[in-house]
Amino acid sequence: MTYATISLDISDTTALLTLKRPDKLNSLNAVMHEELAVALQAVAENTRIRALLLTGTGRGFCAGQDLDERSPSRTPPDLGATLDRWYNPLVRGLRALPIPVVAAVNGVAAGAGVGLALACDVVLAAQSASFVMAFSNIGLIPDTGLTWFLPRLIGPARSTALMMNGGKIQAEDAARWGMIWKCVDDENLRSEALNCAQELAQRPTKALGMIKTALNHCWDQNLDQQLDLERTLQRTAGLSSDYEEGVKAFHEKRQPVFAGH
Ligand code: T3D
Repeated sequence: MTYATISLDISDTTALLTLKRPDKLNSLNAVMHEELAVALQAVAENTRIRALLLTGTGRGFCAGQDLDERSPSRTPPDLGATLDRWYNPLVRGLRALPIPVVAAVNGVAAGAGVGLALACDVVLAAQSASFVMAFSNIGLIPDTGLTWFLPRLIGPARSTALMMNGGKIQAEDAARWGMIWKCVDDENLRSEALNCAQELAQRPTKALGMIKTALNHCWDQNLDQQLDLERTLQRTAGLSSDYEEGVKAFHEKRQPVFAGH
């Protein structure tokens, strides 16, 4: 399939999804939303893909909603409907993908662009990148799961201030605060992120998918419930061929070769 605002390149077991509206800092317009939904579906249905890398072109990662598509004075908008139609399925789709999703934040991420990054499993950012909680600057509240992700990652004090003052945080501080995994030199971002995705693609995919499931639930459950979930998931992991291979490789003192199931 040919896309106008994104590209999806599949190489062996890793897929690279690139946002491609650099003149608008890869802000999300309706076409991009449509195309992202199709691309995520294609990734979900392709069982050969064992890791996904998401990045942007140009000097931005994603500047959130394309404000050229919004003119509230002309047409009173129902932004709840756009969250239902686009943003919420996007976040749910990323969280439900049973493979690791790596974000390479190549430049500024603003508004829903921050949520898009934080909905990924492992986030690397270029040193020059920044995260802008732009919503309140235009009279909105954070969406794309940010009122859920951000306090869990950096705590309520920092989240509240950032959300209310529409503040910007540089990649280095984001890493120091635990908002992202790491900040890397600009020139190394692409190769490091690609290595990261490719390495994850060689790991036991089924187990990685279940780690995601466990972490998706960990904030809402008490310890007893989480122990029960771990038992259920571990039962499944223990029946996987990757577990068999992992233990066999350990005994044979060699590196395991995981098939992903
Ligand atoms: O609406 C709904 O459906 C509800 C859901 C909402 C989700 C949201 O994401 S709401 C938040 C929307 N995003 C923003 O408010 C961010 C707006 N952008 C900015 O604040 C700044 O552009 C940045 C902080 C991201 C970057 O600043 P800077 O100085 O580095 O770049 P710039 O000069 O402002 O932007 C460069 C170009 O990108 C510029 O275009 P031009 O003048 O060169 O033709 C600018 O207009 C364009 N651009 C940046 N962000 C957006 C955008 N165009 C449309 N929509 C954008 N969001």
